[in-house]
Amino acid sequence: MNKLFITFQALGFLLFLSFIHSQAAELKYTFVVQETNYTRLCGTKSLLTVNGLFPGPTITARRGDTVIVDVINRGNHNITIHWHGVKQPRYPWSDGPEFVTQCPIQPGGNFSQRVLLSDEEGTLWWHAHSDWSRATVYGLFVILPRLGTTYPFRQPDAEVPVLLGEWWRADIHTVMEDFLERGGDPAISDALTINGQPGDIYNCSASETTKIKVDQGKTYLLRMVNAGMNNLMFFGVTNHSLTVVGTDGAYTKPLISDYITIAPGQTMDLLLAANQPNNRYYMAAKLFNGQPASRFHNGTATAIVEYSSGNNTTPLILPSLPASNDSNASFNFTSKLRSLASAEHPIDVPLKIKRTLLYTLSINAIPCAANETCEAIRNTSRFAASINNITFDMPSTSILGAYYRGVNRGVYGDDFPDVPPLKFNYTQASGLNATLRLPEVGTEVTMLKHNETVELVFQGTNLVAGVDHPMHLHGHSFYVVGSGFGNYKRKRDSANYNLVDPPHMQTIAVPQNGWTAIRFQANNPGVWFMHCHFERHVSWGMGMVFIVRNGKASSARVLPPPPDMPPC
Ligand SMILES: *[C@@H]1O[C@H](CO)[C@@H](O)[C@H](O)[C@H]1NC(C)=O
Ligand SMILES: *[C@@H]1O[C@H](CO)[C@@H](O)[C@H](O)[C@H]1NC(C)=O
Ligand SMILES: *[C@@H]1O[C@H](CO)[C@@H](O)[C@H](O)[C@H]1NC(C)=O
Ligand SMILES: *[C@@H]1O[C@H](CO)[C@@H](O)[C@H](O)[C@H]1NC(C)=O
Ligand SMILES: *[C@@H]1O[C@H](CO)[C@@H](O)[C@H](O)[C@H]1NC(C)=O
Ligand SMILES: *[C@@H]1O[C@H](CO)[C@@H](O)[C@H](O)[C@H]1NC(C)=O
Ligand SMILES: *[C@@H]1O[C@H](CO)[C@@H](O)[C@H](O)[C@H]1NC(C)=O
Ligand SMILES: *[C@@H]1O[C@H](CO)[C@@H](O)[C@H](O)[C@H]1NC(C)=O
Ligand SMILES: *[C@@H]1O[C@H](CO)[C@@H](O)[C@H](O)[C@H]1NC(C)=O
Ligand SMILES: *[C@@H]1O[C@H](CO)[C@@H](O)[C@H](O)[C@H]1NC(C)=O
Ligand SMILES: *[C@@H]1O[C@H](CO)[C@@H](O)[C@H](O)[C@H]1NC(C)=O
Ligand SMILES: *[C@@H]1O[C@H](CO)[C@@H](O)[C@H](O)[C@H]1NC(C)=O
Ligand SMILES: [Cu+2]
Repeated sequence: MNKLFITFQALGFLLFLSFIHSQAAELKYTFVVQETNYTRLCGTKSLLTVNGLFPGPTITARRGDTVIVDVINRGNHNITIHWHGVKQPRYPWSDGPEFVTQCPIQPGGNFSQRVLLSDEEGTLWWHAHSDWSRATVYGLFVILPRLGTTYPFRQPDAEVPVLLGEWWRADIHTVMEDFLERGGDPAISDALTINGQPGDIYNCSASETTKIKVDQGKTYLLRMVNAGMNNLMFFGVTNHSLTVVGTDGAYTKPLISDYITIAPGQTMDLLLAANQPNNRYYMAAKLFNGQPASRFHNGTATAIVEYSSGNNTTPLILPSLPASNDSNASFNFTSKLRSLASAEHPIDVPLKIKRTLLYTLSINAIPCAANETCEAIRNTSRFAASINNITFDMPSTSILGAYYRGVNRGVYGDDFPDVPPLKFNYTQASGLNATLRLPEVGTEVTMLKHNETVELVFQGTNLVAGVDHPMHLHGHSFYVVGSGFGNYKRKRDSANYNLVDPPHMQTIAVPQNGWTAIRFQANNPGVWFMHCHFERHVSWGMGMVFIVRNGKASSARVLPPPPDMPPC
């Protein structure tokens, strides 16, 4: 009976696939995760890569395609791969976050992942979603318009990947383990990178600096990702302005700016018009962080835009970017993003909200045991982080697997609170009672009904320290309807929401000591991680899980798992 049922579901799955993909292609990629000899990055000797490439291979598909990626782990670490921004309708099995939707692929193992595209169009990316491996295991995921359709802007003359990253000379697993053991901040990274290279301001890689050749009069589509680990970045090109036309796999109204702010996890489609005198110009990325720059890597990664007939004699000068701690500049840029919201690319902002959530985002401190030494708060504590005062305790088996089999006991609870357990002046500048800093530790999920409309307000707090939090939701895009500094006040702030053309995103930086309101429809049944995209914060526990229940119709239920789910 059970077997028959599964076969029936599998048949449904095949019919479903052939239906939605009658117009679409099925593409195949093989990803071999391996330790690679790599000498092109400041003398680095070994890097964990996919197919020996750094950054990893680009996936190119069209809207609505299915991409099958055979992931083979020939490295020495557990690995999972996440397709960042791909919604995976009804199919969380391939989503990738370790111990949320799968157990990791162990060394020697493999997993064939079905990546189901639906309404995504533009630039996304893929990356490791286990420990800190994503420092080097990441690449671009390009989603072209369907055959017979075009971009909602003039066809660019060429497309250029621009992947921003952050690199440590030491082995990244050692960096992570050392960070977890000390309980303080992670070691400061040694460089920021553009397409895997720090650029010529860092002496060690001057000759490998990324060069981008352009012809005067042409227009280039930069497909940009912030793959950095722990910081937002400012980015610009000397003497050139940039036109934002998309973010997170959705089109935006054209936004012209001299600089952009991009959060880790976020992607951006940018038009660069080569309209300056024939010469060469820096493109540059540096961190944005409202906290003191001495705590983070404060160098500048560069690449060189070279005009084809330039004489290239003039000295390169850096673009003028906002100061590294300029929160207003970051907020100002981000709050100007607008959905395209055209007839061809309509939007669908939930107007009637069924479920209203308020989640605080806090840095916490847990007092040190007598027999350990830890670095946080004058060597008294270990840092932690929480959402609604719960520090996410990663289980040692897949939450999705436990949910699907109906055996959640001992794996997770469903008591994640809809509102903060304690009301206080979240963004008070100083003098917050230190007893508030202690979080609870648990593995709690929020259950959402199928198709429920959700408004979620993220409220940053100033516990321990206020900082931006780039929040990322799996399985859904959301509309960013409002944002501001200070404490959210529903009456005052909901009146100013943009419900007309808010940007459709999957990662949004909640401003330091501020708030961001998002709306989405929980139309994708499954188990979906939501977390801060700073590695140090997610390691400290700034994550939680939404479980979107099945709908009644068979077409509104989670599809069955593939036969090769990695075992625990
Ligand atoms: C890397 O290079 C070293 C020395 O050249 C060699 O011994 C080693 O086998 C190489 N490793 C891989 C994974 O190719
Ligand atoms: C993938 O794993 C299966 C099961 O362990 C094994 O039979 C198969 O040979 C592996 N394939 C590759 C390409 O490593
Ligand atoms: C690069 O080398 C030059 C000359 O050797 C030196 O003056 C400069 O400080 C170095 N820059 C960095 C970032 O190490
Ligand atoms: C930049 O970082 C270096 C090394 O971490 C630090 O010594 C320096 O003070 C920082 N610069 C600023 C402006 O904070
Ligand atoms: C190269 O460019 C510089 C600055 O634009 C200009 O002064 C110089 O004459 C140019 N040289 C040649 C050979 O075109
Ligand atoms: C924000 O942008 C506007 C232009 O759109 C500008 O006039 C204003 O000065 C900017 N504010 C800050 C704080 O950067
Ligand atoms: C500290 O003591 C606790 C028991 O009080 C023990 O479980 C733990 O392993 C000890 N940690 C270290 C680092 O010795
Ligand atoms: C909350 O803290 C902010 C920042 O310190 C302060 O300006 C505000 O007056 C406080 N609000 C209340 C109600 O105490
Ligand atoms: C901090 O909170 C604790 C527990 O609620 C309370 O006992 C203590 O008096 C408070 N301290 C201050 C300075 O308000
Ligand atoms: C979080 O929970 C802990 C343990 O119950 C409590 O001591 C602390 O005050 C709470 N903090 C906040 C901000 O809710
Ligand atoms: C979910 O809502 C959408 C409209 O937002 C509707 O088209 C769809 O039929 C609903 N699905 C179910 C299963 O109710
Ligand atoms: C690797 O994955 C296995 C299976 O889930 C798990 O038991 C093991 O603890 C993991 N190893 C590490 C270092 O996380
Ligand atoms: Cu964070």
